[in-house]
Amino acid sequence: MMTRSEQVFAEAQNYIPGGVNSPVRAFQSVGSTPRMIARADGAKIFDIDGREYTDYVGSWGPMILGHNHPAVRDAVIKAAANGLSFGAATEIEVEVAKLICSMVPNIEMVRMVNSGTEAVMSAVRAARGFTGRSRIIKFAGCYHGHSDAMLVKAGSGVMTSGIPDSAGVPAGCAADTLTAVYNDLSSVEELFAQNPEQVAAVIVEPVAANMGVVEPQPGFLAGLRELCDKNGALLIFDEVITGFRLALGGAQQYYGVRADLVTFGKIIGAGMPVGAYGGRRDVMSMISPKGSVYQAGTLSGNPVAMAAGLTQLTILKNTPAVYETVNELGEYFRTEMRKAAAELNVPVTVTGVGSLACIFFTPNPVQNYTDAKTSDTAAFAKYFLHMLDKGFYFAPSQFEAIFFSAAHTKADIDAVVSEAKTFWNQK
Ligand code: KE4
Repeated sequence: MMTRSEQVFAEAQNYIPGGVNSPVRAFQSVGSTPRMIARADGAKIFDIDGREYTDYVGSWGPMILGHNHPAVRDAVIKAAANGLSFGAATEIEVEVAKLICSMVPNIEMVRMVNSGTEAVMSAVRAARGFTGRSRIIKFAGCYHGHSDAMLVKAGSGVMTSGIPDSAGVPAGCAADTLTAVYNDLSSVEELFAQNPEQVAAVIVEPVAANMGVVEPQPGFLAGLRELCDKNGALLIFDEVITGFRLALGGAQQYYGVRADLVTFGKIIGAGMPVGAYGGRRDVMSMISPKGSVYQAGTLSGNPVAMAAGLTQLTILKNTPAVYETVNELGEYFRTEMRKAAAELNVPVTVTGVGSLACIFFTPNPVQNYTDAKTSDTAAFAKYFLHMLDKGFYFAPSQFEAIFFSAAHTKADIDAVVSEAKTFWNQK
């Protein structure tokens, strides 16, 4: 007997490519059918067959306070009652911009867009416009959304689907995207030497969370800062995941390294479609209508989305204890999962920073894309499906992150570790 999720997903295939509106949701790499989710609350999500799961995806990052937070929900309902969109300037956009500039180091100006992809695409254009240069250095395995220039050796769904790069990206476009090795400053130095005075920016996930979670080695981020200064390039921190997650001020605050531009998504919209990019006033002043770099959007700064983001960011600013809670949960997970794996002699490597974590199904240390690719994705799939069946909802790919929220508890983590031990004991 097919479940309702299976029935609806079968029908979805006729109308939506792969049956999903974003590839990572398709459960392709774990060889199963996605659960169609009906609703979520706190740390729980519920599928259309009435099954309950403890959720460790959190909509891929936005739900740091947990799903369906009452204050966020009420703010959206209240804002919607005034109309959904005006295509005109509003006061709430100024409030959000001011709040972000007050919360995040080195953000003197910020522009709202509708997704992380749009934020990165726009920040890259701003860097190219400001420097007059074309080349961009990114890192293999880092994912910065699906704009053409970024779909080169990208992580996340590109890595999951095993396509080296995307079809449809003209060679001319990809040619200006140079790929370095994460955690390897010499690979960056080499690219700068090979492309003198041609690199507009280096873009990096300060914690790589789209090839699984790979921490920056000590000195890596500071080294990128130095290399950019030495070569007249801008440093872009893609903080779509780390922004407002590692700390109120994101990775810049957490690691004490200054970026010239920072991109945001996910938490900034609290689940509504919001992205943003911001940074140095002299760079951001290049953006139209003030400057000559064009960027626009019908729903950018949408008042309902701003109400959600403003509410969540205000709660985070007024409740710094949230960061202690979520970062402690992440550390507790890593400690307990490492203990369990060691006890049972299971060949996995547990990584992560703060409230981001990952279990790589490889015994090797993981410091870059090549290391991550040594993971046994078939073993991951078996683990994933067992945990899903027992009511634990993780990202359906080895190359994604585990997200903890203020709605999770240590008891939730104890339950995950206990079930993982049961699974590994079965083998
Ligand atoms: P969006 O366009 O999906 O809002 O953001 C793109 C993006 C940019 N930068 C980083 C560091 C990101 O992680 C993302 C998107 N993350 C993926 C999850 N790994 C989104 C999930 C999906 O593609 O469905």
